[in-house]
Amino acid sequence: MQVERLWSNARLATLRADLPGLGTIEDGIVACSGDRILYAGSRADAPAFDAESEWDIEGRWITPGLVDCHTHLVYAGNRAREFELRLAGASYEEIARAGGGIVSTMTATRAATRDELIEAALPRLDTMLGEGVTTIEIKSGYGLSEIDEIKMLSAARALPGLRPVRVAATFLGAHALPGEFKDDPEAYIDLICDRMIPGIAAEGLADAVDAFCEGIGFTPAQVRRVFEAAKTHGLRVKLHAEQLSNLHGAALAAEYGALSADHLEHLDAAGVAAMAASGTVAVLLPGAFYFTREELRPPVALLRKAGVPIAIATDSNPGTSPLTSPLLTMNMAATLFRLTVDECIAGMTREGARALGLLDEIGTLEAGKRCDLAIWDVEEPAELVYHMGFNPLHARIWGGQA
Ligand code: DI6
Ligand code: FE
Repeated sequence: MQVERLWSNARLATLRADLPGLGTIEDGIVACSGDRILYAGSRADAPAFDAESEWDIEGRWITPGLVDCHTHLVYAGNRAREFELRLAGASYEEIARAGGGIVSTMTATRAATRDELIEAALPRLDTMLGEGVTTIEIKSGYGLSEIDEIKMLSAARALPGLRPVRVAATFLGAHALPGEFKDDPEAYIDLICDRMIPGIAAEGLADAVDAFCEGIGFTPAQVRRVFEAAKTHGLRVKLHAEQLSNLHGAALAAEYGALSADHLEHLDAAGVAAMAASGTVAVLLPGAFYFTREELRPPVALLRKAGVPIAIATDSNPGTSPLTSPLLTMNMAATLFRLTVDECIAGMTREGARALGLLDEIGTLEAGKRCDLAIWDVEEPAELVYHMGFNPLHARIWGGQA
């Protein structure tokens, strides 16, 4: 059988759902043509391949390319000064009153051009790619006006033209209430539903719609309006839910068949059951938990028991998770949330793909899927989760290309 490229002498963590654990295959090969996997499995079972190029990878491990399914990677400025103030004892509220918080990132993001946003995002993106990320979700939500939200989304959409990466873009207009609407939040929701979502959907600028359901964000009733508009315009939904309190956002998201509900530290049993019934993925974000020194852990045991799929992601953002390392995120998910090694690796590959509605295309090593691979210089997969600040990536393959 004629193939373009073949990786041999590999150990595969296929993440195939029909195999136990990581779907491990010792003495494996991966064959690809064009950007597709033709075969990923054991050498013994493989057909005879005639490959244009063959790479002996000397017993290294291959996983699917990493999928970071929740980031706010595009923004201007940073909040290091705010971090210092917090270290000195200032509360979020004091910082917000002094012009800090999401509003300070909004001000910087509004002042930046689309090109400046791209330039600011690229070093962060490059760090992620250097750790084997091949698909990343990026949210808007720091523009908070029609023109600035569109500017953020088009910056996110431009990144795959500059780097070998797939970007899933998410419209998060309902992230925070911009000052001009402080006396009339419903008017801001009107703007989101009546102008922003229709325009963004028509231009194909977003793949999904997200919102921040929280006391300092938007109420469930407001989120429902946003979800209705998304549904009308054919966009899938997801939700920042139960991060700081329990407003039953996860159940609301599940009611709308959400791809995911994210954060979930305050999730209760009813929310878990609703997510299980709708197949909504739980996206856990240990970076935000760590950086904000949150104490309540998401109900991992309940999620497991109910069979809710669990993904993990960086939540890379300037305020609560200035984190650009998917590997460290896996370590944090294990140490802080007590996820197993297998759950961490699945959470950053197969389950991340599921949370983006892309599981047919990426997230496992299987014939027919895109050939997005991460090749690791490790003796065993646990090393991907165990190290802190060490990067064992040997090579990253994007659509069959090194
Ligand atoms: N939850 C978060 O942790 C971030 N957004 C959200 O909805 C915070 C974003 C920021 O502080 O800039
Ligand atoms: Fe977030």
